[in-house]
Amino acid sequence: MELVDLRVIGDERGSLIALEQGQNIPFAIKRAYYIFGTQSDVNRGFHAHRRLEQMAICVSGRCKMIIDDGVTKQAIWLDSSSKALIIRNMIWREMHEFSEDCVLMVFASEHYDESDYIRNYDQFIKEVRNGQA
Ligand code: T46
Repeated sequence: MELVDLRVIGDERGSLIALEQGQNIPFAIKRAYYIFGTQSDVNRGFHAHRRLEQMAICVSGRCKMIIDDGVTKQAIWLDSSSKALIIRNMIWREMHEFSEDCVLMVFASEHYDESDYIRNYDQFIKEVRNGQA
């Protein structure tokens, strides 16, 4: 699990965070998307990606990320606009407990490709074990 503390540039007018490919984003960005308006009783994710790498930041509000590499499961609160979570490939993720004001911004290393998703947990574990063989 890789959490990155983003540098906040602040002055009397407020705060600013700069995201730069190859600096604090460790891959070339092909896509960005953001998730907002998710009800607090709704859970999202429940999949892994075969190749995709991503960086997720709650630029407003918070949500809880469950990150699972097939061996270890961790819960991480994304609750600060200066906290970024790097999600490498072959990591199962779930998002829970969205606050009403949550805006989850995600930068991705690839274009959207449904065939890169593993949406079944048993299949995910199978592919993790095959990768380790
Ligand atoms: C992830 C977590 C953090 C697109 O058409 N283009 C896109 O770039 C994305 C991300 C999604 N979609 C479509 C696919 C589905 O029909 O939007 C719909 C919702 O996607 P999904 O159910 O995969 O959304 P989440 O919130 O479960 O997961 C998303 C990302 O898909 C995923 O890569 O890591 O956010």
